[in-house]
Amino acid sequence: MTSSSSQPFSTESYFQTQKPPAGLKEKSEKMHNFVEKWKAVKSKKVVLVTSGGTTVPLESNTVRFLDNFSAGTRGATSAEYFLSQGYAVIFLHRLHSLRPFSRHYSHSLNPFLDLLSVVQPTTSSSSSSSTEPSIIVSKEYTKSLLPILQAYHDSQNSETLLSIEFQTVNDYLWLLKSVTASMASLSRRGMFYLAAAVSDFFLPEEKVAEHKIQSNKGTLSLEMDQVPKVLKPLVQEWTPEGYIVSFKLETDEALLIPKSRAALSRYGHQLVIGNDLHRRKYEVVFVERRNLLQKGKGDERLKGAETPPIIESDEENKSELNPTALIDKEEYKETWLRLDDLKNGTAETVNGKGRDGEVEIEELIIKELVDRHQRWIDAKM
Ligand code: 9Z3
Repeated sequence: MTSSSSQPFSTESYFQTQKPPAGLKEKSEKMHNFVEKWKAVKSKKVVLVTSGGTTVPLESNTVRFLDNFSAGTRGATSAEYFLSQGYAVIFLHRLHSLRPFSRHYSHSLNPFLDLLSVVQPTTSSSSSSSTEPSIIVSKEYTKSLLPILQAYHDSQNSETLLSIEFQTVNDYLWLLKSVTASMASLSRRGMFYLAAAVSDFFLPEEKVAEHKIQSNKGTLSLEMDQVPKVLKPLVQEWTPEGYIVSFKLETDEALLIPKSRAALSRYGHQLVIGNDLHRRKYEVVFVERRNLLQKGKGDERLKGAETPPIIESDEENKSELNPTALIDKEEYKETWLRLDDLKNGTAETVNGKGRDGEVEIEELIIKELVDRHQRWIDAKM
C-alpha cells in the first residue's frame, strides 16, 4: 500500500486504493444525463463549478475532521452569473455550503424569517376571504427578492442548474473524475471552473481510526499523505479540449503570481485565477500564458516547443518551494480585475449592478471568462 512512508500517491494509485464514496453511481448518472441533454443543444455551453471546502475525516465514524476554508460564496455567486450568461451549470459543492440564489438569504447575514410579515384576517371582509392569518414578504424586501426569485425559477423551469453535493476530499476527487469523463464529450463547449478549496493532505483509508479517537493520551499526532495533483491528468488526459480555470489561494501576496504561474506551467491549462484570502472579494488576478492568448488555440498546450514544459515530480516539488525558480516570466500575462476599477470607470459590468445593488467581483470574472471561452471554441472552427 502506498503511504507517506513510501511513495506518494499518484492519481492512478489513489483511485486504485481509495474506495469510491456511497452514492457515486447515482450522482454520476445525474451529471452524465445533464451533460448529454445539453450536449444535444448545439448552442449551449456547459460549465462545471466546484465550490466550498473539502473535509478530511479523522475517524470513519466521523466525529472530527479537518476542513478547508471556503464559505462557497465564490462558487455560488459565479454559478448565478454563468446561468445569466446562458450556460448550463453543474454546481458541485460542499454539503451545507452556500448555493446559488439562496446564498442571498444566508442564515447568518440575511435570515429569511426577517423578510416575512404576518397579515391578520380582516373581520369586515366578505365570506370568501380566509379567516386564517397569512404570511407575506414585507414590502421593503420585495424589490430585491423579485429578480432573485425570478432567476431561480428560470433555472428550475429551464433545468439549467444541477446541484450535486460532496463532503470529503475523497467524495470530491471521485465525483470530479466522473463528471470530467462525461464532460469530455462536449469538447470545447465544456468549461471547468474549479473554485472549491481542496485539501492538499489526506488520511488514506487504512490510517483512519474506526471509532472516535480517545483523548486520554494527551496529544494527537497525525501524519497525512499528499493528495495527488489531479489537475494534471484532468488537463492532459481526462479532458484535453475542455477550457480549464483553476483558482490559487494565498495569504502571502508575494507568492500569488509566482505560484499561479507555477500551476499553469505544471498543468498546462488555460487560466489560473489568483486571489489573496483577505482581498478575494475585491480583486483577483488572471494569469495566462502569452502564446495561448496570441494563438487562441489550445492544442499547443500539450505539445511542441511553444508551450512551457510540464514540470515533473522532483522539479514540481522544487517549484513548489521556490515557485519563481523554473518560470520564464516573459511567458505569462497577468490581468488584475478590481472592483475599484469600476468606480474609476475603467471596467464595465454586464448588468451594471449586482442584485443587491452592489457589484460583485464574480460578475466581472464571468464576463471575462465567457469571452475567453468563446475564443477558445472559435479557434477550433
Ligand atoms: C479559491 O481560491 C476561492 O476563490 C476561495 C473562495 C476558496 C478563496 P469563498 O468560498 O472563498 O468565497 O469563501 N479556491 C481555490 C482554493 C484552492 O484550494 N486552490 C488550490 C491552491 O491554492 C489549487 S486547486 O493550491
